[in-house]
Amino acid sequence: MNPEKLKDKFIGCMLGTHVGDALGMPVEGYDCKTIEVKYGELREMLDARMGVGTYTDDTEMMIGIAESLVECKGFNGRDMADRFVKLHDPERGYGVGTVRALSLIKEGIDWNLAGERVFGGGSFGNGSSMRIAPIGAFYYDNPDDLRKIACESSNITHAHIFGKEGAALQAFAVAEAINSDPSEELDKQSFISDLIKFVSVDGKLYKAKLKHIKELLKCGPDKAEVINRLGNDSSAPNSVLTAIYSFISHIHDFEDSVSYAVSLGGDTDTIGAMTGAISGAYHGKSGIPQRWLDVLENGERGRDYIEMLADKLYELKIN
Ligand code: R7I
Ligand code: MG
Ligand code: MG
Repeated sequence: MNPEKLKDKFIGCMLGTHVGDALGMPVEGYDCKTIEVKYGELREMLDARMGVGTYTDDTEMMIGIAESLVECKGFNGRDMADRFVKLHDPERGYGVGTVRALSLIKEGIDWNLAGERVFGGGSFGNGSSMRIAPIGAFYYDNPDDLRKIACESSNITHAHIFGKEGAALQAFAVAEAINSDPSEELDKQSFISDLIKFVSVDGKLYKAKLKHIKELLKCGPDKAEVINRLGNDSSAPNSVLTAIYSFISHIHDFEDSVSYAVSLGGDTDTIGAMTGAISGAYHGKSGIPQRWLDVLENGERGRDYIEMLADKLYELKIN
């Protein structure tokens, strides 16, 4: 692939996470109908919580992953866990299971044992999937390493098999989007078939829902049916597939895919962030609307910092 294109895709999946997170944040927890009645199609960033264009835990943890990969020149669980703890800003709105895992790590529990103590055997929340874009990018050309590292990174906070499988699948969707050329017509059915093949034997639920996506793509369903079949809550099995569907059903336009993801309601910042990661990996930064990029928070660890991290990750990858 053309190096400039590949770099644009690395940046796109990480800024795409920030954009989807920031667009969905103000309506997190609203249902689909309420969003439609209040805002129609949500295509502009609203002011809420920490301000217009600000990110939540989804992007903050993604930054932790990217920093760690860059600094350690690859995966280092101890370092990644410590960065999650250091970056954790409670105002960004973390899930209860993740807060618990991070406090155990802070107390000195080994980084790869804390996750199992959450919810008695590990969380299957979407917290380890929402942050995974840098791993999808860094291992975009090696599915075996991608699976292994996605699962190990998940284990820090989400040790449940569904948590790990969701993170691996989301990372693989990012990787496959990087590997696809947006100037050519994508075969949607075979894109989903490749994801089905990637899912492990433990991920039957994911395989079944990917098959639902294949059916949904044929019939162009209404939003209620998509929510009913794929879910829109903060568990990984009820949100990762929803993001994959939002991307693939609106493949031609980054804005349409992310706006659609958020319009489904429920865990909007996270489904928006995961859709933004895949769609950004496909179209690159150049496919993200400038007016959205312009309003992203840009302080110490904001938009420019995220782009710089993506750039460093790309340089590490190609050198
Ligand atoms: O996964 P996690 O970090 O949450 C991420 C969500 C995103 O929407 C963010 O934007 C932020 O708002 O939080 O946090 P967890 O608490 O580990 O998982 C999320 C939710 O999944 C939990 O609150 C539970 O409702 C559910 N869940 C479980 N419920 C029962 N038993 C996850 N694992 C379990 C479980 O084992
Ligand atoms: Mg969030
Ligand atoms: Mg969320």
